[in-house]
Amino acid sequence: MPPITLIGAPVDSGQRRPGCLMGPAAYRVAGLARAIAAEGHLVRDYGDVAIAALPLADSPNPAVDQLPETLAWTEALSAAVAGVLALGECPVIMGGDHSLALGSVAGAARHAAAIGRPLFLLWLDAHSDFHTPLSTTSGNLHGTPLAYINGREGFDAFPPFPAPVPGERICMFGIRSVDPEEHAAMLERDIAINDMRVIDERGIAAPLREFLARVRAENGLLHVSLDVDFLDPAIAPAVGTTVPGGATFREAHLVMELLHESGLVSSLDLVELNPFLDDRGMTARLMVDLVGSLMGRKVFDRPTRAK
Ligand code: 4U7
Ligand code: MN
Ligand code: MN
Ligand code: MN
Repeated sequence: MPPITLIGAPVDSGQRRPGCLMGPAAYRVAGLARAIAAEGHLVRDYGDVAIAALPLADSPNPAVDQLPETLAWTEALSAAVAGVLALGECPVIMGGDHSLALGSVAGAARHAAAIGRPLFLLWLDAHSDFHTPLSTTSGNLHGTPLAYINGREGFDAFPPFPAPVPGERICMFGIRSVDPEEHAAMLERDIAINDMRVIDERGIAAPLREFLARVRAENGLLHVSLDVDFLDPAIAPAVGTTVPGGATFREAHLVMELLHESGLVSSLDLVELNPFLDDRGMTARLMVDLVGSLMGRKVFDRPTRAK
């Protein structure tokens, strides 16, 4: 793997329960850099990205909350992520709520377009995050990044998304909370939707292998966006939007192990950790352990295991 660059993204503007801004600090306390270095990777900490003056912005949907803050984060994170990728490094964005993916994936898409390779997206989440600023009823922009990435209309206040990612290049795992408007829009596209029922029936490895094979066949870059609520709240309580019936400890580790073996991951978001809601750091630690698996840690190494 290339050198790993940790980017702090203390974003809290995508939802209304404060605390995600403490995420980068919690990952540092929980030893994220050490866990990555332990697998033999070069790792550096870029520090936290900051926003300064907020743009003037307004939405036709009065429900939309903290649009200027989210716009500022989108611009700042897009630039930071594209810059790190251009150096040949793998950015790991320590969130911060999921609205940060409006910027992180824009940066990844900008880089992919610059080097002429297709960008694929793996979305590990209880939610589909497929609202637009016009369709959201909660007004929480952390429910919108995938729609922006996919090029849905309704993001007039935002910079146009560089090279939108078509549905065929998006794969979701863990889905178990989808609003009616998102559902209708998702059905119009060819997104691989591995909701919990698919995982229960097929397991998590087979559908993931299918997706990774497509990424490899097209020589794609792969951005992974890991929302804490992908995990079952019993093992990952530090999140504002818990939904029962999430991924287990073993399922989540298996995803990370398969991702490591694929060698395809080019950028990673860690989002929605709210340390204020954690139980003695257990969620932060679990997320760090999962990144350890993604970086190559194995319980038992079988060098010949099929890809
Ligand atoms: B997250 C929701 F209504 N769909 O729009 C909304 F259920 O980044 C939740 O995945 C969004 O945690 C969750 O507010 C966003 C809600
Ligand atoms: Mn999410
Ligand atoms: Mn979610
Ligand atoms: Mn959430």
